[in-house]
Amino acid sequence: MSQGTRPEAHELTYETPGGEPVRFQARFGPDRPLPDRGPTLGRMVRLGRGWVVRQYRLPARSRGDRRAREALEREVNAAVAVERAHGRGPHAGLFLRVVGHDLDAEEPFVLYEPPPRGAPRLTEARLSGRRFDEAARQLVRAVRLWEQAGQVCRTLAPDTVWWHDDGIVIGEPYGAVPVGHPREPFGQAPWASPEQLAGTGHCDPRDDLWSAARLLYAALAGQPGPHAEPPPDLGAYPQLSALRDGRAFAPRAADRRPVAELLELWNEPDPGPAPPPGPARGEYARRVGEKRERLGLGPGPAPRGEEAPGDEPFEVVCPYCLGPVAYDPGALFLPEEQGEYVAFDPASEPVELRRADMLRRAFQLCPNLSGLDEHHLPVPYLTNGRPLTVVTVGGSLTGKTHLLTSMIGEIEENGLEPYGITAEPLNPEWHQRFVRERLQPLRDGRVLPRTASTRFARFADGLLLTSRGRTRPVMFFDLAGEDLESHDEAMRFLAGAGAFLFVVDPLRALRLPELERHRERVGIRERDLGDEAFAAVLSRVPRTAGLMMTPSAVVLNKSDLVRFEPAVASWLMSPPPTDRLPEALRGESEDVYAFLRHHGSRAWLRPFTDSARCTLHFVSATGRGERGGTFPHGVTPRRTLAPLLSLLAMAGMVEETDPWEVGL
Ligand SMILES: Nc1nc2c(ncn2[C@@H]2O[C@H](COP(=O)(O)OP(=O)(O)OP(=O)(O)O)[C@@H](O)[C@H]2O)c(=O)[nH]1
Ligand SMILES: [Mg+2]
Repeated sequence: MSQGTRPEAHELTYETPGGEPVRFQARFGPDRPLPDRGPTLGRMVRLGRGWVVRQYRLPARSRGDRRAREALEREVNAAVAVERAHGRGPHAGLFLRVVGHDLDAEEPFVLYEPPPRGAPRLTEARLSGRRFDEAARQLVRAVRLWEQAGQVCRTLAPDTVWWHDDGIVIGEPYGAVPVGHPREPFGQAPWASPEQLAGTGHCDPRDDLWSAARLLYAALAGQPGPHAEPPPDLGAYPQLSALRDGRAFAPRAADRRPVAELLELWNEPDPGPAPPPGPARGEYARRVGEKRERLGLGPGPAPRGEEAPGDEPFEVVCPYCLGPVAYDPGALFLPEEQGEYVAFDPASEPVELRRADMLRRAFQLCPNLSGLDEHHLPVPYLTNGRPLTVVTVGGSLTGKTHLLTSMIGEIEENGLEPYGITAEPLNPEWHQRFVRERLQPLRDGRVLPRTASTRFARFADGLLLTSRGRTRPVMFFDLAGEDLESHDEAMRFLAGAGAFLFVVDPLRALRLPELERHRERVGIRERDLGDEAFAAVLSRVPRTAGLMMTPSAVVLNKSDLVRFEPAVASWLMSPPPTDRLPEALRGESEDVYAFLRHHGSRAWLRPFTDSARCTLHFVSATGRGERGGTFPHGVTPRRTLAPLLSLLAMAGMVEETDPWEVGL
């Protein structure tokens, strides 16, 4: 662009931090690369008649860069969470204001107000005693506010903190991650803590405390000090005594005192809003306590059963008609191209390798004593360990099909391997069809069609999962919401299901006003009465001591629609737990329970209240909403494996995890 020409105006639409869609005429300045921010580009934007903001965007050429995309998503989560909590009120000036964002645009972006014009960096502002004290308190307060939003900022450094109008201003949180996220090497010494630089352990709010302390030291000493130890001349700066007493300069986060305690040392009131709904938190623990009592379990770890579930002797039942069925080499068939079955006698194939392959593809006719339509079962279902059938439950359009597809997609990418579980298809042709008809289209960014109503419920896909040296067939059923709600004979198989995944749709379950415009778009209404499919399924399953014994998980799907709620953001953007599974699942269950209780009616929690063992999860099958029948940037599923992992753990299939301790 030559000097003096006015850039052309384009239309720019984005969402405000409050969730309002807005549209502006926008004129863009030239792109500026940002050395610390990977492929992200920055530029000035003039909105409407002259509101100048800064835009940070991912250019189209880095569309496939998943890390950059996640970083931008985390940044928007953090900036919006803080803006929502503190955009007004006593802490309003502390953070650079986020103006809006569009993560689904061709080139996803976030907009901020520019940093205050002419404001010096904090490290160069040469503040007097009183002003320095105020700056120090504000910086630590900011760290505490991040912590309360469930975030670690990670980027407090000389060029991200300014002094302006008697206060500090902190720049955009482009490195923010949820508290507890595994650390990755990030930032520069001495501003980033030694653990953050090395990428060891888990992100801690005290990582920011180190950065704040080092910035304040540099502001006084006029030089950055040593990289990884406390500066030797701290004693010369009485202004830093509270930070020193709070051990903010300690190289390890665990040795620094918690941020709240440091504020206390300073006689500073804790700045944040009240923590999220307390009573609902206690309520989760009370409910679990009641269940344990009804089941005759003590408050401590439950007494182990004689054997892990799945190890005890069992009789295979047909997942369709629930009648007993045993492997019978005299009743086998091979499927033909046209879907017909031709009789197959394994003895007729002399080559062993070929025979094994044919048996993998073969089916057995079910003796079918109850007069259901004739049906066949894959031979591997009958020749491996105890089968487990998993059924997704929920009304129409809750996202069951997308969820199941994303889940199997994660397994395809070896997502279960960290838990000692390997997977192969139960029936190669079925699995191929599932990949071709569901997984690949979803990967390509297409919205999957609604599930057709059926007279006979069939598996969507099946896997052979091997863990602890044992292989078990796991089958997934995916039915149309309307079928699940019916009391038809075809749904009889539900009584024999091995595990349920109850899918809650925020559009129906949550009262949050920010969901209104999505509800209008999709034509879904909020419901206080819970899900009819939940009720129908719960009424079919046998109970013990009034509780349904089938392992179950409740997922709040489409959590991307509520991702700016702090409780949701911190879970959704974290990888699934890899160690101490029961504790991690309990922590998340407690948060989801509190969230659903606070924003929805009790009816949505019925699967939890009615089942003996049940965990709760925030998930997003697609990571974002569709636009006109497609996902323009593909999908980024979030935490879809966690609920499955919980169900597998309850079924005794996760190493080093006591199945009796999951979900209770
Ligand atoms: N924002 C968002 N939308 C989702 C998500 N998962 C599914 N959807 C949308 O929800 C709609 C319904 O998804 P499906 O998976 O077909 O729902 P279903 O529960 O299988 O519906 P039936 O087959 O009719 O019972 C689709 O338009 C998806 O785009 C998600 O995680 N986030
Ligand atoms: Mg479906």
